Amino acid sequence: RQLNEQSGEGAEHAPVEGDGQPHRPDWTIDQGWANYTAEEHAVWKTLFERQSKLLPGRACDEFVQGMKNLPIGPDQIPDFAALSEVLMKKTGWQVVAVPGLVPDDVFFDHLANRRFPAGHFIRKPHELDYLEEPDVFHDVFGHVPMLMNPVIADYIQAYGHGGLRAKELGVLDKLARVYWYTVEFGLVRQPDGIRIYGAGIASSFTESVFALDDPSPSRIGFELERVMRTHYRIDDFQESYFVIDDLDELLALARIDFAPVYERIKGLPDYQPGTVLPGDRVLSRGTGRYHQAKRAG
Ligand code: HBI
Ligand code: FE
Repeated sequence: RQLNEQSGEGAEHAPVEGDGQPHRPDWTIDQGWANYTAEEHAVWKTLFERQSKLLPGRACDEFVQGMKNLPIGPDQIPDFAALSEVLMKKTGWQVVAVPGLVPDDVFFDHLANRRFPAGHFIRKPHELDYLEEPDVFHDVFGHVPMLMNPVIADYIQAYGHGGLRAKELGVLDKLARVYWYTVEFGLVRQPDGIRIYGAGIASSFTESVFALDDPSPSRIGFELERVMRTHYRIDDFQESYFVIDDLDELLALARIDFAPVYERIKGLPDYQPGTVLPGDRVLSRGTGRYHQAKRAG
């Protein structure tokens, strides 16, 4: 199955929001920590241990630092209340439990108020490497360490405000691409090389190697309008990763009024995920082999 977000959006196979579970009007639920089974904690442990071995030298320093200062360890699925206590002191964020995907406006409203909605469930042992909905491993292991960083903390809150605004303006697809290529699949330059800060990469065993080491994808300097016009893949590794020079670049991004940018790119064509443009600042040009091989079946 080869999809980009255009064909994926509203597709028949899109996961049902919230899985039909009862929830509060803001879609939150109790985490129900005491209800996790030994098997569920064991899945967490498997994921935690293999990812912890992989990330030193791959995840950016801020990720490693955030992880170190949080009550996140191998032996059990973290307790959101304990995470929130530490986060709240550091950057004013909280982690709230949700049944799964929540509607866009609900998601943005939580972010705008510094509440990070985290899936309370964990993937099954047979889906360690692929699942459609954000579970507790992706949300907590991938996102929460970065929320300990003041720049990311402000940036994600700004995305919540920006999301509500973009929805009104009918340009949510454009903003979602910025989120995708930064918060989820972003890379950052450090003095010792390119590192991961995106949660979708940091929480993925296979993509944390592919994104940095594989010759197939392109790694391109982040440029706002370029990214807004670029489709992304929801069901496979990215064909292009966008690289920021410093996390502070996101701070500037959080302050930009996107409305004039939406105006400038209105009516301009979109780019396919693997396209490299003449104006791109290419850090490494991908061979495209991984996705070519898949397309050839
Ligand atoms: N809900 N729980 C959850 N997590 C997400 O990352 C999420 C969501 N709902 C909507 C959504 N993301 C995206 O479609 C927006 O970022 C555009
Ligand atoms: Fe995510």
